[in-house]
Amino acid sequence: MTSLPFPAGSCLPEGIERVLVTGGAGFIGGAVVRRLLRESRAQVITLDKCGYASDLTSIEAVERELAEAGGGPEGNRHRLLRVDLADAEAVDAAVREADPDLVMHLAAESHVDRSIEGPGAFISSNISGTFHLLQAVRQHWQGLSGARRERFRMHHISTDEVFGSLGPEGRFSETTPYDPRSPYSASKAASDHLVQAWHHTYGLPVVLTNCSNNYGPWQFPEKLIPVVILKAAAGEPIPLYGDGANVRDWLYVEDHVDALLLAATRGQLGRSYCVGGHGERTNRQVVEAICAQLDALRPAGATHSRLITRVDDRPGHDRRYAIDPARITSELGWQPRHSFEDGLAATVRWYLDQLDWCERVRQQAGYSGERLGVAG
Ligand code: NAD
Ligand code: TDX
Repeated sequence: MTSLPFPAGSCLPEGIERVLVTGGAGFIGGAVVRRLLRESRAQVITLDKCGYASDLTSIEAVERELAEAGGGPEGNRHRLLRVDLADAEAVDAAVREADPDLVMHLAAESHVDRSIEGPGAFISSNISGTFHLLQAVRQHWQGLSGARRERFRMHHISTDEVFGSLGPEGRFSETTPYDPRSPYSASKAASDHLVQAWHHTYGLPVVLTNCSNNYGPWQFPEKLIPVVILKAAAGEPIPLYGDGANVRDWLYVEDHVDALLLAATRGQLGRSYCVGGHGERTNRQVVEAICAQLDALRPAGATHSRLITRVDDRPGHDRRYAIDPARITSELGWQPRHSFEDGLAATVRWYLDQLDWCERVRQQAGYSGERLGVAG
């Protein structure tokens, strides 16, 4: 696929006409689907169980935008297959129906705090689900012939959390040994190993990426950045776990999508790529930056940082994540386009404009912003 030409303005090379995106109703998968609809001519098929963190508002808006621009409703290139990866038969049928040239596998239970409260869903979706998908995709790939078989590939999207926790120095790279420490990261590590095993054993053409913390519009409001924006905007206590000195390496979601499309279409088979934004910040720095934004956008008489409240630490809380993205930069030419300051400012403005959406998705999910992940 690396040598296939890219038509002008397209994020996909020639011949990639059908893309199956698992987890396309989620935060990062939704950004991938929107990009594929806007910047390619491919049919895009989302496979998603449509769980608590799913929402199709952003994709439907792009569908309308494209229809108004001349495609018409019949020109809609997006389809949703509502399927749970835990159901092997349904997954097999969905992959046959999608008949993909490229699979981008993002579906997963993704919130560390929920994995502490209920690890079973993480084993089922992230480990068994990936196994079911690999089996179905292998069968599909083996049934292809000629150029379609040559260019087919599956891209597995994973996390830097599989590498464990760093001390004050050093960064994760593709050669860092796996050392997952939460039920979430352990389930993602297992899925990475399964994907590599299907490559080495069956020759399945795969590429993997391991990315750091994403933030941006349309993220379900249970993760740090949207939680803090919503709590601060509502004048409620902002929960900071432990001493607030844990470090994460933040990446704007659209920069992650750039990296994913490069890796999916030009990455070397069997290879993994670490993706990170040179955006290391302590949690306290992130929370204070959000409070400063709110002070400017919604002055409340007193600084929003007065709301910051230390709460019990997350059990097994990883201290520091940081990524060395040298491989994806040198091999594929990837660079983040957004600084943390610019990405965060855009994200804060977006959430303040979308308080109704936040309220709706939280209600649908039966979640009202309460603390998650305190082990019983
Ligand atoms: P998300 O929780 O917003 O979305 C995940 C989507 O997967 C949801 O729509 C959910 O319904 C779907 N899903 C979960 N289990 C499923 C199942 N059994 N069958 C079908 N669909 C299922 O997550 P996200 O933040 O968009 O993360 C997407 C992927 O990227 C995940 O694999 C995650 O591990 C990885 N990742 C996330 C981050 C981050 O900071 N958010 C960073 C690195 C990697
Ligand atoms: O209310 C909070 N207060 C707080 O201090 C929340 C929700 C989090 N935190 C801390 C915990 C972490 O140190 O902030 C940091 C970030 O927490 P999350 O947003 O839950 O992200 P994290 O646990 O780092 O995992 C994220 O990045 C890697 C994603 O959820 C994963 O899907 C991804 O793989």
